[in-house]
Amino acid sequence: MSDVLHRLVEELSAGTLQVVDLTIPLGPDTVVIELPPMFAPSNGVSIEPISRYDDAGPAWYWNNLSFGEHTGTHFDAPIHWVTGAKQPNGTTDTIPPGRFVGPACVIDVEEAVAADSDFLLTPEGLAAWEALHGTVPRGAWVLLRTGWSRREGKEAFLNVADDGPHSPGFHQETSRILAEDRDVLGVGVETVGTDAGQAGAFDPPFPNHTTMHGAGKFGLASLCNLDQLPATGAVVIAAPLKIVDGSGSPLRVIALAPA
Ligand code: 23J
Ligand code: MN
Repeated sequence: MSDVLHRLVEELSAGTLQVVDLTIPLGPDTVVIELPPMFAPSNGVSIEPISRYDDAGPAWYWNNLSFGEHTGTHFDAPIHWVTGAKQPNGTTDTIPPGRFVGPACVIDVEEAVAADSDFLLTPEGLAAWEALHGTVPRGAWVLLRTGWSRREGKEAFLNVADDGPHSPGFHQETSRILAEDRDVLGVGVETVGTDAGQAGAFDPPFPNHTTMHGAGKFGLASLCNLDQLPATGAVVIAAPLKIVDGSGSPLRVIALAPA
């Protein structure tokens, strides 16, 4: 057995490493993104019992599920965005599985977001993090810790005003640096999508989706428990369902982290 896997098993068993669940529950109450009414909406979650130890199946319980690909804690594949439509291996069933695992860089902007729901991580903000924690390595998952997952209920989570939703995200140049210069796997956020709430009105619209997926990178949305991770030193595993030609999928995102 490889020494590193041997130690991984030992440290998980000893409790010096822990598995942190970065996933919110997937059920009828899961909050789904709401787009302007001219665009088609994504369905919420429905869970229909097939049988539950009853006449329909006396010894077994199981459900039929229905939901959009971009529901709850979910993965954005490159093909999700028009800029990524021609990326090789850009669908959930063709991404090489080695690209689901990477070191986590957790950027804590909770204080700034508490003061400004429209906070965007700028290149200067990224540089300040890198001055403290080192350059974001190639193949990293960059996770934006905003505290947003502590908002309970649809109203607080989507935070919609007369001029649309207000939630934090990335400045387009920050997305470009991460995708092109740092060559990350992708970014992860606590909000309903990887773009800021107001990003539909940015130029270009939804610049993080545009930039990340155009470069073949991924997104993770509706993460939680990022406050249980160190700034560096955790490993994130985010493997979407192998949906044929899929643009994304709900998934269980876990991190291996020092306890
Ligand atoms: C479709 C259109 C705009 C956005 C999104 C989906 C998402 O956030 C998503 O789940 O990928 S912003
Ligand atoms: Mn998505």
